[in-house]
Amino acid sequence: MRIVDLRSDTVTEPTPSMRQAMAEAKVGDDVFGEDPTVNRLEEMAAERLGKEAALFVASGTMGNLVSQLAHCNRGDEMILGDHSHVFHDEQGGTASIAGVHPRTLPNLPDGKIALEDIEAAIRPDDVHFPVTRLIMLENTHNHCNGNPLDVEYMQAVKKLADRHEIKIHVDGARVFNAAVALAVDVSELAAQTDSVSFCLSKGLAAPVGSVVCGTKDFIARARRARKVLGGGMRQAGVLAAAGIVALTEMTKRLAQDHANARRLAEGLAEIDGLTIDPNDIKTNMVFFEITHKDIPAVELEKRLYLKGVKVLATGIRRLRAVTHYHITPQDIEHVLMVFNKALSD
Ligand code: TLP
Repeated sequence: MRIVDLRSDTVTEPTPSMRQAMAEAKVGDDVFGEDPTVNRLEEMAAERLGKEAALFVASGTMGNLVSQLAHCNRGDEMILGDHSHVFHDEQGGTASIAGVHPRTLPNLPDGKIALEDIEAAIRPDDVHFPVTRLIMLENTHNHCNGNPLDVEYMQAVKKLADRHEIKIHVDGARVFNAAVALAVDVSELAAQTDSVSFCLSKGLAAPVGSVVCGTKDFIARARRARKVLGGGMRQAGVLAAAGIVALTEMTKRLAQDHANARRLAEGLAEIDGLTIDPNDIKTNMVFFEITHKDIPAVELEKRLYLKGVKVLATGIRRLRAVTHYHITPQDIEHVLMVFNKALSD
């Protein structure tokens, strides 16, 4: 049976050139700072994002957590969206590990947080209150249709944050998708932040890893935090080698994933029993609702699975399909045919 896996771009497997680079990677002990391939990846990432320094970490979750630890003291408050990955999907590490108090504000449908909400949530200097230390944004915003946050919005948040001497971290797991969708250089988005983490192992298809970028001082603190979390890796150059290929070769092809996602959304919009506005789909995430009254999302997920199409039910009526490196335009047409069959069974 033909299998098309649209559950996530995390299912991507390393490309042939990644496997070759991994086999040939020069390595050393990275905890001693002696892995030349890790060092090279970190230099390249910092340069690409326009930051002073960078740190290779095991995952997006670790990247966000070391950033919180490096920016905040215990008991500090962090402002973040109520649909953010950090709040929803990272096991509450903000509270349990970083000791940071999460102040959630409503995410608008496009993944932004209203500027006036941020302004109103910033704590005045009062003995009763925690100190507002950090604003956490997400770009692209996974749960908000994978929407990219534009440079103008980022500039406005930065201005506000600077006025209050608060730092900004961006969970940029898919920040390269954002840059492609907005037709800007990724450094323009990063320029409006104090730190950004991005994932090598999602749309960029590397097997493992994320990179955190920021000032030298911030990265030195993040490096200490990574070590205490058990993330000090040794001959990690075999992994970083794939990351270098991800950064140099794979960012260029993301527009294809976005075009496939758009076509999928347009096709789904024509199917009775499904609701989606294709204009909401700007990157590689396709969220849609099942309105067919007798078929909840988990039932549709199961029916599709039995026909070889994997998607994720993310709510009672909500589902997600994500396009990536292994998905072709022909796969999308096949998937649409399977959806039609699954709904008419
Ligand atoms: N997202 C995964 C799942 O955890 C839901 C996915 O399939 O989308 N930030 C964002 C915006 C993410 O989407 C993810 C992963 C992470 C951080 C965490 O990355 P990892 O899985 O590497 O810890």
